[in-house]
Amino acid sequence: HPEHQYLDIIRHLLEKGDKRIDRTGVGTLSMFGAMMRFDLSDGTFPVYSTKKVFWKTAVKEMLWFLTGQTNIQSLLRENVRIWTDWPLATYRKATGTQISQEEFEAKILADDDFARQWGDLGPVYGKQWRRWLGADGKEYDQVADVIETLRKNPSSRRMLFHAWNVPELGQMALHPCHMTYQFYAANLNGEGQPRLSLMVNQRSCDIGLGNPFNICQQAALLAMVAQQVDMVPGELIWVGGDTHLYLDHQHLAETVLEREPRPFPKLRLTRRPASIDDYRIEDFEVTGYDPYPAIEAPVAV
Ligand code: DHF
Ligand code: TMP
Repeated sequence: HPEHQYLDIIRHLLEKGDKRIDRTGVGTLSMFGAMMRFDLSDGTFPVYSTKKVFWKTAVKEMLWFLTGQTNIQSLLRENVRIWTDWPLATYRKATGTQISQEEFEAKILADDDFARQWGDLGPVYGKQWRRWLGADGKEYDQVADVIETLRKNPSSRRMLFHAWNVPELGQMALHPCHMTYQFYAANLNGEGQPRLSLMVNQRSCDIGLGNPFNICQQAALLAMVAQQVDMVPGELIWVGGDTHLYLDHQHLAETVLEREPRPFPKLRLTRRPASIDDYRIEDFEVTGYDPYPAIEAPVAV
């Protein structure tokens, strides 16, 4: 079962991970250089089964990246709360108040001025993907460019988008974790549709919380782009740099290792939206997802 790739990384971290203090102060067991490959050509949707993964939340986060937005207000409108901790920490520090997460989120939703001032994460993924500001003063839509190249010159070796915008790193709430998205089309002259693969390079990976989200949202992106360029999904190849287990996620690690993976679900896009900008969460039909129970774990801020 392909989920063993995930479990093998977790086992390796528990047994051989390098123990260190990290930026958050929580501490991790860490390794450098990890790879997983998922064959998606039969409609497989790689959502791990050994803990319940909230795949709709993960796909909504991907749709939010694609809108080019960087404010948590639009995420909260979709009831996605996974990015609140970072602006909340900034707000608490700046004002010295101990506002609760719920209260802060309610203010972001109700008050546009407050959201503009406190809800923005800076020029993170969406901004860099869709509106990278060049030294020439122009904005570059890297996602649209990749799609255009896939249509016009699919054997190109230059089909990628990147979020590591060096001069803007200092303004981001978090530096990009998943950095490069590179596409590759095969079977261009054969029978049937070309096969589109995606390789993601992630410099830093929280194996307990972030990775399960990242894998399924990247598979969702591949399905969308393939559909837009009349190809079928091939492989998702995920490469991790500093791949780590937070020290307060050991219960998560031990629990998933006790569970025998169940088959991955299937993904079907229920319609063909006019462009990459027109997907909605209702377009994702996932069948056959039968996970073990969710495992709660704190996110290191
Ligand atoms: N920081 C750290 N330390 N790890 C991360 O994975 C991470 N991810 C970020 C931003 N900063 C991060 C954005 N993505 C959760 C999942 C993904 C995510 C942030 C948070 C998370 O807390 N998942 C829980 C709850 C899911 C839910 O409430 O819907 C989970 O159990 O999967
Ligand atoms: P860092 O910037 O110090 O590397 O911290 C970022 C943390 O967030 C690190 O634990 C990796 C994790 N992360 C993911 O694993 N996936 C994600 O999509 C995001 C945004 C963060």
